[in-house]
Amino acid sequence: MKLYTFWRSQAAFRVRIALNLKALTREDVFINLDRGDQFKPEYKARNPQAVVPTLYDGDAKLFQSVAILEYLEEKYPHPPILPKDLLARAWVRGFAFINAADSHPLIVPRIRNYLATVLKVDDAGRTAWIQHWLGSGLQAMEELLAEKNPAGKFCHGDSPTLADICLVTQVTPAQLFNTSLEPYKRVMQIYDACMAMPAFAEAHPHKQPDFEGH
Ligand SMILES: N[C@@H](CCC(=O)N[C@@H](CS)C(=O)NCC(=O)O)C(=O)O
Repeated sequence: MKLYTFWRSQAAFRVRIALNLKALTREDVFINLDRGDQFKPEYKARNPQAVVPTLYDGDAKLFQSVAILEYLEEKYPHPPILPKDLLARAWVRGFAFINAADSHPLIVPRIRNYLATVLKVDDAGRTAWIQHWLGSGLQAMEELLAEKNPAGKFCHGDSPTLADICLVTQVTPAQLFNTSLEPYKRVMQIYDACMAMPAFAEAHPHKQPDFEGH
């Protein structure tokens, strides 16, 4: 497989974790979002949205991280990242979308750039925006875990699912943008359990060959 990726991308991080969990090997192609590689014609021809990740499984092109994870789950079902039980599957997907569909889309570079260049929001305003949306997603995750699973190792069951993958990609941008994680004790317990697993740890942004510091 070939993954078009960037070290800091939370969406690419989700895909790296899932590939690692399923022991699928990949070749990385680095698209530097800070230098605008996503807008180069050769990449836009692959991904008209000009975003990472894009994954190739042989000649088949896949895009949108959650769609990629669902594809991997269907094609490579072991180990599973979705529960068997119908209601549990809906809960796991709902939990994951707090990150992938609600918080994360509000803080991606093109939104931050629009805030800065079109709406003229200054650095402090942009940081407040990011911290607000990450914090409200973390708060919802914390409350859902308190209600459904106050003590388990992972969000659901004994092994990581899509929910844990998206919990992790809610926490890492919060760390990057200095959002306090103190109020989210249950979220952080699960984050630490995930990060103790090589599949998560090796996928972390700081472990990527294109990591440049921040
Ligand atoms: N919903 C998409 C989001 C993809 C996305 O926005 N990726 C970001 C990095 S995490 C990106 O490439 N942004 C480029 C930009 O905003 O210019 C997914 O989950 O794959």
